[in-house]
Amino acid sequence: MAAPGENLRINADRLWESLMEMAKIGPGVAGGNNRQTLTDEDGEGRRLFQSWCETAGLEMGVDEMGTMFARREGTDPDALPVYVGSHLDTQPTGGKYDGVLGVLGGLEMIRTLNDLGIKTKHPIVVTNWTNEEGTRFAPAMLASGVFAGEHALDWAYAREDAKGKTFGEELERIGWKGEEKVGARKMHAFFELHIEQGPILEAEGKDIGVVTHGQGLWWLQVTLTGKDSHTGSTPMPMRKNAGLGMARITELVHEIAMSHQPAAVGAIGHCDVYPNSRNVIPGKVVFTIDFRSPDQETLDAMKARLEAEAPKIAEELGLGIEIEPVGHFDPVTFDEGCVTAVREAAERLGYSHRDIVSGAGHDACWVNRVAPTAMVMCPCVDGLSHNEAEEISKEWAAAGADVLFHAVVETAEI
Ligand code: HGY
Ligand code: MN
Ligand code: MN
Ligand code: MN
Repeated sequence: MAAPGENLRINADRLWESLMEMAKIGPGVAGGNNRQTLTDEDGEGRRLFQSWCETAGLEMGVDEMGTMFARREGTDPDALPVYVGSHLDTQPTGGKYDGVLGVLGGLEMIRTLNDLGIKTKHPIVVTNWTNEEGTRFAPAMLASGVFAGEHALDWAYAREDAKGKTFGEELERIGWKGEEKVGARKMHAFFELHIEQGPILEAEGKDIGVVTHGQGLWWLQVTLTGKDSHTGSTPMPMRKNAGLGMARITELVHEIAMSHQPAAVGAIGHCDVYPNSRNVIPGKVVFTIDFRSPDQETLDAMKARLEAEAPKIAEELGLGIEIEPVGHFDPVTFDEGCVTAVREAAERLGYSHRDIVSGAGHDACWVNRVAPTAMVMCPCVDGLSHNEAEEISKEWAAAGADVLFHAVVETAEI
């Protein structure tokens, strides 16, 4: 099958306009987005995406997790479709491109195929995975995890947010609980375009990241229980200060990650302090540890050391401790054939590129378990993401979408 001509390019202006249009939905307070999963803003973003898909002549399917699948027919309707996509949900202080570029880059590819009247052999499906971020309902990549058979549907439906609302209730409330059985769809391949969310591509002046691997992840939720009491009148030796326990475990998390450099990271991004009053010693804290590494042994060793040493800290301080894994996936090696399609597309289009390991988790990390999968990355300014100041250039967006386009069209066969 002839590779698509190197002058086959997407419409960069139209892609940029769509990104800016979507960014108006669920605006943040500092120029980014707060379009958290299953909120009204998420529902509005879904409806906008749905209307664009209808205009592009795509047939929309929605599964039991609310994941959206917009299908463009191929010349061989029996051929397994090639899927592209990412996520439209954002962090509470998210950027305009994390996830969104992958969904709208896929849609832009369809629009360009329509403009050129090109029909591929395999159908193509553009996907919006529900709850990739895992910020409102842990864990991250929840819908793609159910799709890949990692989580049961009922377990996913029972996940609760900070206000005690369940995933299932909220999915129902915004009207996006589909009929389709999760995981019933079979894929010829899956490609995800995503911003790097790290500094390497920009620092090296590269247009494209050819993603060969993804880091593995452990999210461990720790609950420390002490005794809330008066910060003024309780003598120091009598205190059971859960806040102090969290501080020492925060230091331990950092030290564990630093002992496995360069291929390990660790931090605590979420914590709830009870009763969270200025003059009460915290009687209880709940926080989540995020450990990651591209190396399986390192990842598991970090978790094991935390589980061994954190209870000793709790004991010294007279605290109760509970450590509960709330998110996990092993390091990922993407499909050789799909990765090569991405690399050759970048080559053919004359974009500078380098192989790269994804530091962030993505839906592709789960889909890789059930279909040949690869990712395309473009740079982002200062490598900043999960921050409202996240920024990319129109050129970077277009380069990423061009490479996605070529890799997909080659795999879907003209
Ligand atoms: O946590 C992650 O890596 C992804 O951005 N949700
Ligand atoms: Mn993302
Ligand atoms: Mn993200
Ligand atoms: Mn494992």
